[in-house]
Amino acid sequence: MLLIGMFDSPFVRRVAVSMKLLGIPFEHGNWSVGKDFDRIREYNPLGRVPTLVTDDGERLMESGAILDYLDERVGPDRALLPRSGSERRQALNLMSMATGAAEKGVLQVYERVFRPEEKRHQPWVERCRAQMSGSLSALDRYVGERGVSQWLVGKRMTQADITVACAFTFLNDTLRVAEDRVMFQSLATLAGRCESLPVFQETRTPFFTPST
Ligand SMILES: N[C@@H](CCC(=O)N[C@@H](CS)C(=O)NCC(=O)O)C(=O)O
Repeated sequence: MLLIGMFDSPFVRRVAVSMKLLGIPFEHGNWSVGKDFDRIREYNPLGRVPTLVTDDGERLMESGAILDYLDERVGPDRALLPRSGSERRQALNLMSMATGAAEKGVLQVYERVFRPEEKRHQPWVERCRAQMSGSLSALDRYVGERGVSQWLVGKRMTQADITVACAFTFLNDTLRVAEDRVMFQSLATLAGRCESLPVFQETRTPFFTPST
């Protein structure tokens, strides 16, 4: 299988961490959404990552759709997303907040990377930052109330922990969201716990500014 996209993307990284945890080998297409745009578009008409090419040649787009495929492939007992009920709903909610915050972070980064300075619109950037911070605050409160030594749902690490940790690390790397060390302390503790695991360390890369 070929996983296309760099690990500095939280969406690519949550897929890579999941594949490693599930013991699914893959080749890594370490291609940039900037300079490798045309190459990526050969596999994904949107030119986005992650894109997964399965051994059968099927092309899957969107990290959520890829994670769904991986869980189905390993079966319900090993799936990373809880199977049903309130744990599943809770995990999906937490993941939506984390991916939403990451998307708002990506928009802020792209405003800087892809738009010339005189065309940047500060109120838009501030709106994205407020949305991102609101979501991170809600996640931080949740982690604090649940206890920083717990996993986010149930008694084992699930896709919720993976996604939240990947999003938080990305936002901290790119936008320094926890720079003053007071913000998002519970979230930072959970992410730190995940980042200490080998599967996270093997996929940890600094953020590369996409260049065209
Ligand atoms: N909702 C998508 C988001 C993926 C995404 O935003 N990927 C970024 C890299 S972090 C990308 O491909 N950007 C290039 C572009 O959108 O032009 C997912 O979950 O896969």
